[in-house]
Amino acid sequence: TARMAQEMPYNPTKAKEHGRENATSPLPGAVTPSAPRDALASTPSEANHTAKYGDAAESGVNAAGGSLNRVRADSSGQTLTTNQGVTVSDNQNSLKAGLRGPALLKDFILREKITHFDHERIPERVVHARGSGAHGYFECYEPLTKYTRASIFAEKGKITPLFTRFSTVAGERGSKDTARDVRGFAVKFYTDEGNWDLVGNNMPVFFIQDAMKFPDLVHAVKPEPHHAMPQAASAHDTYWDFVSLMPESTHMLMWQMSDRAIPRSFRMMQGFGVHTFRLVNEAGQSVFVKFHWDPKLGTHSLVWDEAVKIGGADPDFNRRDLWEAIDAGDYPEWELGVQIFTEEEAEKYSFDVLDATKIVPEELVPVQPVGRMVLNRNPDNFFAETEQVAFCAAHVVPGIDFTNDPLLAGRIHSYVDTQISRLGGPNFHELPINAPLAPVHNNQRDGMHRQAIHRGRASYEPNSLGGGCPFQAGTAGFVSFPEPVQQDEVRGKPEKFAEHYNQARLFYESQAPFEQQHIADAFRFELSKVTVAAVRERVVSMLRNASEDLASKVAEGLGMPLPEAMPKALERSPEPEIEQSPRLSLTARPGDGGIRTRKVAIMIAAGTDGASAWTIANALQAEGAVVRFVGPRIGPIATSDGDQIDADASLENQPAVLFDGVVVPDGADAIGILVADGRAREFIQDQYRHCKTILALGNAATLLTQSGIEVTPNSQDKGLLISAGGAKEATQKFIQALAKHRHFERETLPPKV
Ligand code: HDD
Repeated sequence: TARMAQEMPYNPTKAKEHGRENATSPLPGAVTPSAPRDALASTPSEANHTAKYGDAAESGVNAAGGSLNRVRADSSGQTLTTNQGVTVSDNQNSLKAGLRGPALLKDFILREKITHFDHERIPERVVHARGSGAHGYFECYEPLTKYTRASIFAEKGKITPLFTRFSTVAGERGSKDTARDVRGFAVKFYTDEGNWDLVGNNMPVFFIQDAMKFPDLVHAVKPEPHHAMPQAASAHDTYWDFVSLMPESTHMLMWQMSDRAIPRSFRMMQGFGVHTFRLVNEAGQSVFVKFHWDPKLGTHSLVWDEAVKIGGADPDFNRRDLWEAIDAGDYPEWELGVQIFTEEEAEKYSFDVLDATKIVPEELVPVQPVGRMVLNRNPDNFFAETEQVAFCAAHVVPGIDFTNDPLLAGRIHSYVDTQISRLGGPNFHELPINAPLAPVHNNQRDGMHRQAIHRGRASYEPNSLGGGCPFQAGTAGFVSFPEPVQQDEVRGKPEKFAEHYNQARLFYESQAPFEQQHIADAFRFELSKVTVAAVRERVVSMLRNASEDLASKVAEGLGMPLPEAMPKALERSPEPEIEQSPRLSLTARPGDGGIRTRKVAIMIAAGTDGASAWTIANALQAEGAVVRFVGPRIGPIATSDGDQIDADASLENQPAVLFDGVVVPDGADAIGILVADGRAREFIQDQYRHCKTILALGNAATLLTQSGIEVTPNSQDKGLLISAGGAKEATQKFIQALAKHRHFERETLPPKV
């Protein structure tokens, strides 16, 4: 009988995470006619423990707390009903006068069904519309009480539940995952002192310095308003027009044109809080802080040609990757690091720490790890959780505070404001995914979609009729850091904000040669899509201020002469502290050296040597890789030893770009079939071109040569493995090479195959 490679490690603790380890359907507390009435009595966020009013509501009924059962609905074994709980006898036919007669207006069942459907969509996020989320937890390594009173950092081993959403920025909700774009990295910590949202990106700087420019930036990058093109792409005129007139964007453009804009996986990218924030301790003392997320799997990216092809082959590429890894129990993990520095230290830097287009290089202030985030549960329902989650840069907790970064100031306003229209009113904080674990008590009342049923007469303060409750917490509550301010009201910028190129240069100079090449290639690609020559010129003239090398590569790639450098705002730039920061290269974080969750294709056809195919498949799966047998079609494929292998993917439905590596086992007949199949050759060519690990056993070397790949015995290419010998020894080499992710030493411009 055919065997399948699909024995993916199933997450054994999954049922427990869903509170279902001993469950008989339906879930306890499910909103069904059989659910006990008191399971419905609590409210999502509000608690009222006063003896006066009795035990009305349980506090902290929240996604993260594991007590979502109140709102979880499970229809297994249940009868179909209307929204009013009336059972429905026929869900196929509308009510008509006679079998061929007109439909009747009184068919409330049809009308309710259609009306609800008509309103199923809500507005998408104005930016970051496309995203994917997961639940998890944060674990504190050591108390950080010296610097902050934030309870999340109070004790070693303290666990705080959280929900994280990753996103692209420019594309619409249904756009592809692999656009060249910044990735959002937003974390909602349900701390015991209220929600803290760290709403960051996978790049530590931003395009603009002042929130005043945010709508302009977004209008420029979104599809052009007259014809609504291009979707999820910055490679068009309005974007480059805008950024080339905003030289402060130069540093961010380096990051955006780097491979960081096309991550291999959300699990393999860093995250950053971007702004300088404040930590405040119990004594009210404050330090500045920058937040960093470092992925355990290291930082790895796609290559552009691959990203473009994945856009067609699997637009959900990053979403699927995150979902499958968590589903399989391979929980992604990041370390949270902080850069802590004082206001006095910051004064001395050549850049302003309130300027979001600047980093604080790790050479100046090292990143200290303070805890880790583990994402260990996929949402039950994409809409209820990932779509309705509402992050907000203004959500801080005691011990964490803002600085005067003018970009942050605009964000403190923007998020709640946008969510009022996106989520239909001011009560979205009561949605289960948004509700804090900490109890909520205040005098806010009413509004669209109110969930809480407030008891009592007093909804004002001061009051005596409600016993003065809820009362102020005093210094135990959130106290804003009392930063002294005495200034004139002005519209303007401090002097250091006018220096735009030092850190752009630092970033470029800190990249590995292949990364520098990719940056030049990305600028070339994007600008080649710009139709107005003056815009292309202005970008290159701006780049000259950051790197002559880069500017000339881009100019050459566009077939244009090198323009004059753009005039600088500052005659004399402040001297940068450093010229190189190796930590800025993706190569600085290779990961754990393993191959867990990496996808490998074993290419088979009728006559494949089944024994070596299985030897390799088993060895790879033992190391945690995800193996697929890819054949000319899916279904059973006869092997040379008279057995069968069930191909679970085909050259058509899972092309090369969806795999991190490929193995072609021996088998004369099979290789003959594959050589004659253009899709097999294209598969091998793409794997080669995208610098992935390729193993050819025995005869399979012919498939490589027939695909135009030179197979030289003593090649420097560590990712091109040709083996005449047994599968066993070759597999070990393959695993080592696969762990390196890519073999950029192979890369040429233009590509050889
Ligand atoms: Fe923003 C969404 C990150 C600047 C206004 N932003 C949004 C999301 C992320 C970021 C990750 C998606 C959250 C989610 O998954 O739901 N934004 C950033 C970062 C910025 C930044 C790291 C710069 C440091 N943003 C920024 C500015 C403004 C906004 C300057 C406005 C003045 N951002 C928004 C928004 C969004 C948003 C319009 C759209 C949907 C939403 O908030 O919920 O309010």
